[in-house]
Amino acid sequence: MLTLAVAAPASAHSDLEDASPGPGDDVATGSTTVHLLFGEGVEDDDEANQVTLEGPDGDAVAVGAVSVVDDGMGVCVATDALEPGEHTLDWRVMSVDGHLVQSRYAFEVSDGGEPADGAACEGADLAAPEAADAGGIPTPVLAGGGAVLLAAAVGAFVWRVRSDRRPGAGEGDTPA
Ligand SMILES: [Cu+2]
Repeated sequence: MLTLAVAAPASAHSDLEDASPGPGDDVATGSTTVHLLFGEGVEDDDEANQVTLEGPDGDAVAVGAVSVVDDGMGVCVATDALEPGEHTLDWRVMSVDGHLVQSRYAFEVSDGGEPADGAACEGADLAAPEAADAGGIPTPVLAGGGAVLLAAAVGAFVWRVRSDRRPGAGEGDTPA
């Protein structure tokens, strides 16, 4: 949950505004695209932008690489034809403000479900679905998160040096 902690301080990054299939939706068996629309722009970052999908048996559903659409406000991925049952979708994108944002949601697939709205993805040249391991998106080891961790480590080091140099600095003087 490190990513969520890093992303939490700012509220302007790319929250999910709309999706198809969206949270709680019931979409038709055989759907093959996922479209996510965000409230802020998304960087075209192949490393950061990831979508994974878990099917009703807990197995990973094959998903293609993420394509940025909607003039940078949305993403599309191609999936294997969806089978009936509960699905869990994990998404992660790099906001234009430099924050990595991620979340997950569930939706249903059934023979009586509504066709997924793939209109926003029709013009996109989507990468073919690739088999993946189940278990969602792993904790990222990315330049952004690494930089934050490095800054924290440097900050702690500088603070320690300063407090060492300060003559007569006692425990009560140190900042919390
Ligand atoms: Cu942000």
